[in-house]
Amino acid sequence: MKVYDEIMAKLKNDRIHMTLIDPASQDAGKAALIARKADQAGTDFFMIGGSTEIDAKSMDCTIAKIREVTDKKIIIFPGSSSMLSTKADAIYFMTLLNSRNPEFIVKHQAKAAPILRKVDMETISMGYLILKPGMTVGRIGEADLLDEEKPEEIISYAIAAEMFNLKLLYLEAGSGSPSHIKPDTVRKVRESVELPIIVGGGIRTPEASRKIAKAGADIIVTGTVAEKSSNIEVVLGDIIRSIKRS
Ligand code: 1GP
Repeated sequence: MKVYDEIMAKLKNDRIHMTLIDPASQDAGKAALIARKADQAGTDFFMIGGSTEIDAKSMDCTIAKIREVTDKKIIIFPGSSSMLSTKADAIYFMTLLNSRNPEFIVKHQAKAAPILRKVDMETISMGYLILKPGMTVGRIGEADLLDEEKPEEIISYAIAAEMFNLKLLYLEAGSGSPSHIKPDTVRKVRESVELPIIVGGGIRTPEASRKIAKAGADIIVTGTVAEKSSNIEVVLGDIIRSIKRS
């Protein structure tokens, strides 16, 4: 089954949790340790990548190690066109819609497209919106950071993503952000578009996850909380349970 079809099938019944593992943050062994515990905690998919550019070999190495400990699907979350790996199941073919730099809107994608076609990698198109504070990805992606005080701007981009027929919409506060995206912002976007909404950045507690999910997020992404925790199964387990409907 294609990864996108699996996501949509799961979303028919429940919300999804994805664990982000950034190969730039630790070696492959530690990444696999996090993945094993996240798998046990019940995460649904793994996203591998981040905004710090790393080469295909490091992506390959991390993904191969993670494969040894989980059967869950692995999706590349690329920071650039060099962060590709044929070992993943799919790649988010993402466009940073609120970047000032066309490199992040379409040029990296154009560079990667023929390679992805050649290796027959599943691509999942995704509109990526970075909200304040944006953290590293906001700076590197040269984003005109969207402001939750001006929800109409966020909604405009969300509608544009839907009109472009992108398959997913990612609302990002930035990895390690001190604050997550407000549930009220998610609610306003949810009321404006039908495409599945992913929310990530600064989500660290079950309470925050539950509120964001209830406000209309279909997919919750956490990364830092697992990297920093000494008790990953419990911490992630609580977050994952908090977003599930049953
Ligand atoms: C980053 O949204 C993800 O792209 C995850 O953020 O590391 O803060 O959980 P955290």
